[in-house]
Amino acid sequence: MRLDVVTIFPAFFDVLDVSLLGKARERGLLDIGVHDLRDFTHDRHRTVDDTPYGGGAGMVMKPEPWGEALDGLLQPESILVIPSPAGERFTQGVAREFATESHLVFACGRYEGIDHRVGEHFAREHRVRSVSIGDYVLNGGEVATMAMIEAISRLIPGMVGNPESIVEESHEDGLLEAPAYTKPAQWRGLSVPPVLMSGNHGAIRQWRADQSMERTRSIRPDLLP
Ligand code: 6GU
Repeated sequence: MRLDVVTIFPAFFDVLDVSLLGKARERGLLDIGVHDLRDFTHDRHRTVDDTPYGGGAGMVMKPEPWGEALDGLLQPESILVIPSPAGERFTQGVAREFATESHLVFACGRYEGIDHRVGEHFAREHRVRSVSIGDYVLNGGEVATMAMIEAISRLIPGMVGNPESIVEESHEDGLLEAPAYTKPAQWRGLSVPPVLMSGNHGAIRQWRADQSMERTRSIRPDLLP
């Protein structure tokens, strides 16, 4: 999979070189390009934003640098992903869908947004998705993009050591995961639930399913039908 990111803060993405993502890149499963939006400006001050038509606080990103940057990156098969608090919710389902794609281009704008015509223009010839990672406001799309890249890339076959760890975890089955324990069996007066040390795999499966349901009921009832 190829990922391209356009941003005024390319250094945010230096962390992609470490950890799981760094390994995937080394192994050729993932190819990530990070591009500085200011390289597509032509004025002395490398201006990327301007005051909003109609007035109001904050600045809006000018369309021309985005046009030039995205003209050079988008292919017929690409999806243009525009992180925005006003977008559709990014869920595990969207991550799974994006993980099957060959090319995603992330356009990281500041939170006041990119001139709306940029998305409109590229939607004439490409798939464009405006996506929010949750109901809170970030200063820009960079941190949201990082979260999405991590969620998507770990679903690419060959990325995670044990594929079952993906199937079993929170949200893949729509419920929260059961709590996990490791050795020692006693720690600071707290013990591991005996069923997990019983060797009875049917009972363990049932206990985990019950815990999943109970956790979901108490912490995330909105996830239940
Ligand atoms: Cl994708 N961008 C910004 N700026 N804020 C957000 C967001 C995205 N998702 C949640 N809050």
